[in-house]
Amino acid sequence: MEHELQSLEREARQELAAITANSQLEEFRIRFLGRKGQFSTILRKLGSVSDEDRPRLGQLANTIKKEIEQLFEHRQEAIRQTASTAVDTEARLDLSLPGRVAEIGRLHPVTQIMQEICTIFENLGFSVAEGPDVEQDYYNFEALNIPAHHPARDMHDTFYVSDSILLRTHTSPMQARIMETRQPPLRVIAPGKVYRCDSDITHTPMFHQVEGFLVDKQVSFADLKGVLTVFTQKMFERDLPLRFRPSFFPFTEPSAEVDIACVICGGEGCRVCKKSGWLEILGSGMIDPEVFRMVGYDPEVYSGFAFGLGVERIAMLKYGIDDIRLYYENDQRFLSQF
Ligand code: 2U9
Repeated sequence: MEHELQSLEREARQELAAITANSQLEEFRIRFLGRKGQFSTILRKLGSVSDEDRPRLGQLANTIKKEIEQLFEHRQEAIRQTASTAVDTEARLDLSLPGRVAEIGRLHPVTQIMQEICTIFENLGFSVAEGPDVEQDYYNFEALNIPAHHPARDMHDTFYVSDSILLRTHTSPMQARIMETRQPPLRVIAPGKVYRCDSDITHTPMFHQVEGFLVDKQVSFADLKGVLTVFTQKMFERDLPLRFRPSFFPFTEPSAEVDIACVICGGEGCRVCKKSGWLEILGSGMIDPEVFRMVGYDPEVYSGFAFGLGVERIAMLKYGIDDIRLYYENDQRFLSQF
């Protein structure tokens, strides 16, 4: 009888644990705890056991029955609570409310402008080349006519990884790599991330550049002006006057910074153009013969032009943004406008 009681207890516990609905609970109660249930049947058999065993077995049967009754009550309460939560939720659910619209993802404004810039140059016959962000000092500086200790290195605020490895400060190293392995005629742009140890409202330590070059026989400054004029017209969707200001870059000679008439005031003078009427948008020039020598081209045979622009800056001018850091704060209110 002791065995019978123990196996009945095991069975009852297992069944209770699997119960999830009130109907199952009631069925359990009748089958195990009811007047004609299995516990009562066993208790009735107590009359036929020896006087010696009866008190012990009687006590065991009562203890097991109480335990199962308690477990039954707990299960009953748990099922009642689950049901009332479901009813509550149903009562609070207003099916007439408008649904939540899932936000559609979009490209970051800098990526959008980068793609626009690349498309304009691709339509002008340029191909696109991408290279490593972690670069050799040689390609970032030496091959571009910026030897060790050249003062131009100071302007680049370089992040060095080791003496000879750095985070590229411009995308021009890619172009040096291309010139080293391919022969003119060439028309290539290099878009990508660049890194400089600098941070304020117009500088972030990482920003995006597109630099480009064209090399062939008899390329002149007029070709450079033509390509950049088409680029600015397409980029700003109007025929803006351009201004070429003499400048200096170690890799181009002569060099020029290019301004467009202020997109805000049209050249009248305003806060954005600091009353000058002009906005600087890119740097450019004719590739220095020294760069040609470094990559093995004959500067007597080939000439070419190059240019470089900051993508964040172009986007700031196009959209009238005055703080570059907004691009990288991940504020949805800002990003969702583009
Ligand atoms: C090779 C030779 C020459 C790329 C050039 C610039 C002028 C330039 C800056 C503008 C703003 C970068 O984002 S910025 O700081 N760039 O002014 N870049 S010419 O000249 C090259 C490139 C490759 C082989």
